[in-house]
Amino acid sequence: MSFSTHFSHAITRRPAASITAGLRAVDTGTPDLGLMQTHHAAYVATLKETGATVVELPSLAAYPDSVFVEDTALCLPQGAVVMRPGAPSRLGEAAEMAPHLRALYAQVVEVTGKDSFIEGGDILVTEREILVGRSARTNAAGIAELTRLVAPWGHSVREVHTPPGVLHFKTDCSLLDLDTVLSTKRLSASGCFDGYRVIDVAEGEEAAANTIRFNDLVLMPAGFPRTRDAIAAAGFTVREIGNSECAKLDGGMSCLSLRFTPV
Ligand code: CIR
Repeated sequence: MSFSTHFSHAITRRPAASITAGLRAVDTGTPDLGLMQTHHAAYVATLKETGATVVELPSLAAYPDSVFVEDTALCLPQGAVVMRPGAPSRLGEAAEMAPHLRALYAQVVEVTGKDSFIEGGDILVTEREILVGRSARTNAAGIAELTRLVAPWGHSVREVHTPPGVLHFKTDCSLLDLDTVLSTKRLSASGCFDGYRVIDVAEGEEAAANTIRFNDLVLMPAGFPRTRDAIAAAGFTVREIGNSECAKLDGGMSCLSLRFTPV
């Protein structure tokens, strides 16, 4: 069973009313909490449908972006690493997540360096390596610390680059199976996926790149028909989930969960 696409568990957090104050690169309108809750419920139900246990955490009003739990930790089979988000308003979210990881994992370690910053959205775990994109949220010190923390578990880290102006590395890519990556052309053109099979998202559908393979399903944001058809044509079972409200805050499918199988 692969550890990069098959998972027994996920952790999610319900959106808070304060989501209207969430971070965004460009203001495209205020997210509608009710609609976001509806989309979030569909997302959680789809994860559960694959047979996984989903730990649903309550909303955290003090942290407007806390629905985007992926950025708080990296979950590997051997243990979890608590991140140090580079967005100052999100730093406290990692400490909020740590006890929930300790309840599920025997080993939980933390990125602690005061100059180290790293967010889960910049990390793509494949069967052979962990790719970490340097970005406005993830710096060299954070990547170096993560590299040291996961080495005893047998994982190697490769530093890559998040395209300029793109929030996270995984804003632009997803792992679909052990060797197949879905990517924007602007990211795959960097050569970072040489050696992988790459499916490019359709021109103009860059926001479809942030999908997740979760057990037998690929969850992707609704509204990107050409990319949906390309993924389906490659043999994957696709589920479209409404993402209009999270998209206003630069969030997508991967951001909404931590996915893992603790040993
Ligand atoms: C932020 O700017 O941090 C949030 N508004 C969006 C985080 C999305 N997370 C992710 O891509 N992993």
